[in-house]
Amino acid sequence: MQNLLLLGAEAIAQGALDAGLSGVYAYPGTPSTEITEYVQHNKSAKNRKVHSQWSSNEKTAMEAAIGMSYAGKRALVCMKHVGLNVAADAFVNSAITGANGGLVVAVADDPSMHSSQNEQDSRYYGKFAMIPVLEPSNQQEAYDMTYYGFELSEKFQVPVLLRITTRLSHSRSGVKRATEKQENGIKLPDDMRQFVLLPVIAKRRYKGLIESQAKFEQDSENSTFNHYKEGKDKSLGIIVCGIAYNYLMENYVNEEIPYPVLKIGQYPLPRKQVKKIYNECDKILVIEEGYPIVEEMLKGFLANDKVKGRLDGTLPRDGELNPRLVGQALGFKFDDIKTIPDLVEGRPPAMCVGCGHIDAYIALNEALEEFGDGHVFADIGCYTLGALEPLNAINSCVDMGASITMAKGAADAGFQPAIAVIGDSTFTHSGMTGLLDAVSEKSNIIVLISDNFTTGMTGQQESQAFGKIEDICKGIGVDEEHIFVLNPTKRKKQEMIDLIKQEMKYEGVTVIIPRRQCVQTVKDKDLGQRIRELKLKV
Ligand SMILES: Cc1ncc(C[n+]2csc(CCOP(=O)(O)OP(=O)(O)O)c2C)c(N)n1
Ligand code: SF4
Repeated sequence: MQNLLLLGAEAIAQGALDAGLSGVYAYPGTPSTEITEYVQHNKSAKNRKVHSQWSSNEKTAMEAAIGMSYAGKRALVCMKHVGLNVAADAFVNSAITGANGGLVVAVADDPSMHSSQNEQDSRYYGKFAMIPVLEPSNQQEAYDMTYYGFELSEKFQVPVLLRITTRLSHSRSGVKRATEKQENGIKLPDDMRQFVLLPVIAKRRYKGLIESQAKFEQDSENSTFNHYKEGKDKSLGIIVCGIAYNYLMENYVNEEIPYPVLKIGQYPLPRKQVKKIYNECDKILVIEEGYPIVEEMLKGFLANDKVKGRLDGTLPRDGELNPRLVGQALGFKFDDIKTIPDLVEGRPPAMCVGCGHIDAYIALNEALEEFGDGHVFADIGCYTLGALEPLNAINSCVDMGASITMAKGAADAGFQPAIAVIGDSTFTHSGMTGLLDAVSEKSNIIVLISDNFTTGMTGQQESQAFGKIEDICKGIGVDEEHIFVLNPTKRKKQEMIDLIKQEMKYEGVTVIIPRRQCVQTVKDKDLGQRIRELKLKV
């Protein structure tokens, strides 16, 4: 069998391709982006015409994948953890419709928030939707679990959640491939009402899902991804989940772990094995990346001093784990901690020199000077860095799309001027519906859609907004006379200031599109050609 050196994210993609994948559906987001990019660049996937184009957002991705599963084929959905909030309606309901062709939802969590707004733990979503969850401890398991996830999904006719975290997604290791499977043919569900979630059907399907829980648990009990390893010293038992297993093993490189260890890679938890370790050992240490979900289940509502972990401070309550933190929880002493030399300067993230967002902010700041601080509701993208010195240009960043709706809410409160700043990709992800609300109520806001023809922050993926922004705004109902496009250069600064000031006097929705290509894409000849072909007003 072929061995490959793969990132965790790539191992998932390769596992899915080898399992007979017909389509990946995704919206970019660190640390999940590389899964889809691997499929996009994979020769065999191209030959097989495996679907791999980006979706507008995580919800549309999830729904398209449910559609592919409905048609009997195997589909993979990928997103970062906060993307699952966007896809949640479709995701939770997909547990009720069930799957036809295998449906695996790969979600990459970002504990320590390396590039995210929060560090939510997607395993809760799996538990909430009551579906099986797989959590690999290394790249090989990321491959194997994805490969197996499709089988599991088809065996029980439910979607399966595959949860990884940043460190696993972005580190490389050798991966052994399994036999390549053929793609499924088109085959409609046996129960043609399965996907019709009318209450009468949904009730029946939900009862079925509840009844399936015992089967899911039995599968976990027999799973090769969950295993119990005996240990002589029963003063402590260790329950360790996903990548935390690696951190545990790094503390025992040349010696046997003296304690019994229950490694968890598949949920629901294998109750019999958990009971066994709990009854056999004096204390239990739960080591898990993310929220203390397993620890909480074990502790229950009442205090339980036997179970140690993130809740009682044995491990830190938040942030990523690492071998040292795990070692400290096991009583190891580390006295070789090196401090960072003064020579090393902290380097906060910054926008690239020559980025169009910077010039747009400089003009915006000057236009707002007479009104004081607090008027700019921004969004998520490279332009969020406008919050930092020296620009200090924005006052909010909550979730994808919230700029327009927050500006609307502030305008509803009578706060003026109320300005929204959003990028092109974020606009089509979830800004458009907010703009429709604003148009419907003739809200007094100015929306800056900073268009750089790409999804800059996540590595220059195709933006669904490409060449369509003015038409979308017109279609939504923004008055054509209040849609403006300009190139945010130093030379045009005064023009932009005058325009913003002029539109502050208009009582309704104004859209201003500062448009300049992201400097990181200027070497992309194909993109340059496509921009020229648009013959857009700039
Ligand atoms: C729900 C959700 N999905 C994905 C992301 C990851 N993400 C952060 S910003 C961004 C898009 C940025 O593109 P754009 O709005 O065009 O701005 P640019 O970075 O190009 O300036 C993405 C996909 C996220 N933070 N939240
Ligand atoms: S990657 Fe592009 S959009 Fe992001 S800061 Fe750099 S130039 Fe600006």
